[in-house]
Amino acid sequence: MRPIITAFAASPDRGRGLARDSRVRWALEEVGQTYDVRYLSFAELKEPAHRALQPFGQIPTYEAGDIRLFETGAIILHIAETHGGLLPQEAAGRAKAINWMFAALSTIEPPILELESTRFNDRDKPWGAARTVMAEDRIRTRLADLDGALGDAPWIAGAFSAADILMCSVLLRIKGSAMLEEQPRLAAYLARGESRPAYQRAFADQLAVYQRLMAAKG
Ligand code: GTB
Repeated sequence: MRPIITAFAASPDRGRGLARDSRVRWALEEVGQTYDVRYLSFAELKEPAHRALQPFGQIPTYEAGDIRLFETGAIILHIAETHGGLLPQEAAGRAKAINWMFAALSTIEPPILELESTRFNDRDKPWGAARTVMAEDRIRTRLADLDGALGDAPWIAGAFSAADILMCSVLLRIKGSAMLEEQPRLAAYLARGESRPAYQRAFADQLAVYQRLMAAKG
């Protein structure tokens, strides 16, 4: 069954692949699953029709038959469980990859979100600079530990897996920052993820939405 996902009609990231539908697109491209996209305005996100699918009024969502999901991690786990190639078959390897999927979302991404929130909300506050330094320190600590766990391996949990889709997608948020460049193995890991043809297709598809929007505006 061809799934339908949702995405921003006008993504605030201007096609940089940071909105979370990109993660889902990447997973679908990796497994060769074609899909449709329903594009939503900010107003439509908060309307009852969308909230029936996504209680928090956000993108992305995923619908395929009677499967209806609204958390990116759960969507990618579902894609990986229903298609080959994104999780190992054997139990220990599979559990390890799923563990790293959660680590990406629960351990690595939160301090990055905290930094983004501080930059956005607290920049002009008296505590803004100190909070920024604290958030950057937290990220540096997490990245050093992640670098230790990755070591010289190409991927975080054995063969390329759904864990790498999530981990690279999280690292994309700090791409080009000193924090990431200080960890050359992690920067190379992200570049490896970005160079995958499935990632390139997913990136191009979400960028095309922004380009069409700009062209329509003239
Ligand atoms: N827990 C949910 C999940 O992981 O699926 C969180 C989903 C989420 O944060 N969705 C965001 C959203 O719909 C878009 S992706 N926000 C609208 C709202 O809450 O009203 C997060 C995002 C947005 C924008 C950028 N950007 O501009 O760079 C990057 C990431």
